Amino acid sequence: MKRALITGITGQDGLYLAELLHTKGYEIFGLIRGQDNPKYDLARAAVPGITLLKADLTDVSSLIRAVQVAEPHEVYNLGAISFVPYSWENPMLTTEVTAKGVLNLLEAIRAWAGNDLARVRFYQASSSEMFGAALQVPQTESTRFWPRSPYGVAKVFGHQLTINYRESYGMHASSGILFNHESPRRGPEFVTRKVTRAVARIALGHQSVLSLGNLEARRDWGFAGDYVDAMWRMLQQDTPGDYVVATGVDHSVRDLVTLAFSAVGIDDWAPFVLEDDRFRRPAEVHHLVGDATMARNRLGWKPSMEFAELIQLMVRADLAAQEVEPAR
Ligand code: GDR
Repeated sequence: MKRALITGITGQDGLYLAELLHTKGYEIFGLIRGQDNPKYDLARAAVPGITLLKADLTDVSSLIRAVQVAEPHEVYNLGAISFVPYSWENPMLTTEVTAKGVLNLLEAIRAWAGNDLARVRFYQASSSEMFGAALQVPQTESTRFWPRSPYGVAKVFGHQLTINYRESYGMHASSGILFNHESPRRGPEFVTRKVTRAVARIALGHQSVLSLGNLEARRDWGFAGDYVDAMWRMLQQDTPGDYVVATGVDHSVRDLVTLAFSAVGIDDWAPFVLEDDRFRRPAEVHHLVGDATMARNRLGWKPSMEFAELIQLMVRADLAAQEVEPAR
């Protein structure tokens, strides 16, 4: 039986990945931070038989203990501070977790595996935010990085370090350069979920206004459930590599708002939406769209869900959630 160790197990991607690996018969270990973490039950309910280990990406000794217990064949590093605006407020903590955490985990794996590094395969969650102010559209694996946030800079460090461990130690270490990926499990601070949740609340009369920042930013949004399958496929290859994972289709935040409101029968959304500078960023990433040709050709991966379907799914899930969550 294969064993997988997942950091960031309680996040959107961690849960989808754990569910996928469970269906493939893996024994799954998830790292979880802190005492009495309220998300323990969430992970246990989603993945029967999961083992949750207490560890922190900023504490290398806790990571060494975790890999010693799990003895993983595959390690997926999904843990990070992932909300981009937070990285301007707390750049040092973001760097400790999102950048140096990758180093800590790779060193913990090396300390445990010793001369037998071939026994473990490593996946790093890299991000399209690394492209930032990219001059090339669409972005590929060879597009120059120009990160625009402390988060993006931290992700570049983790990405390059993963390549370095592959080249220095012959490690089977791969990175997925994942473009935005969403689902009903997305945190409510990210723009898709912020919009679908607010639209559901407005439709039910629980909320009157939705405040947003830059409506013209363009992103390539896919379904998170598809993207974790790409992660797994990378680690099944004979040779490691770096892959863009994206739909190849971009939309603006404005398009997102239009689609979400139309899912509840509202065509003129202007009376419900306020543009608020508080949600604008010190340095914006205006246009991200990925070319996933390499993932398609080498991994046999392709996205299954179009943007409109994804947003309708999220609005429906938020309507259902609001019906059980009373008006606040
Ligand atoms: P992003 O996702 O920064 O691309 O990173 P987010 O959903 O936060 O923003 C997308 C775009 O929407 C614009 N926007 C707003 N964003 C938020 N959060 N709230 C608003 O009110 C709002 N109004 C407009 C933003 O300016 C931005 O242009 C996500 C994260 O999951 C990262 O961790 C991951 O690496 C990348 O996707 C790929």
